[in-house]
Amino acid sequence: MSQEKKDGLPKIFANSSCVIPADYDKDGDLDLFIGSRVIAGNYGVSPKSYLLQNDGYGNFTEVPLPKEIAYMGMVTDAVWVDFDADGWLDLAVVGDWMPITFIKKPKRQVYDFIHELN
Ligand SMILES: [Ca+2]
Ligand SMILES: [Ca+2]
Repeated sequence: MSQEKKDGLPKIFANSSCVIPADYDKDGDLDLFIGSRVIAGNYGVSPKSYLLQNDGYGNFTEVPLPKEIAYMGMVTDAVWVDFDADGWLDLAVVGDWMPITFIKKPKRQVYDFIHELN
């Protein structure tokens, strides 16, 4: 089994605050949530946060998130936790000028969108 490593990480230009790994899609490799903190020169506007899926070879692809999640706020930290105990990791996110935000991962398939609870 071999596959050449391609680009690794996609080119993302963001003032990020955290990179939180977890195997959110349960395919055996670690994926990444990247929380973004601020837009340079535009403080107070919510930057885009990212979810990157690992292909198992260390190549990460951006998972499209609904706008209200990608731009949820000025993220400072997050943690993957299965808060509803359905066997799938969900995300709890904190940040400046935003409520503590819980994002549920519905148990369906790998490319499922995460959707926001509150
Ligand atoms: Ca994974
Ligand atoms: Ca869950």
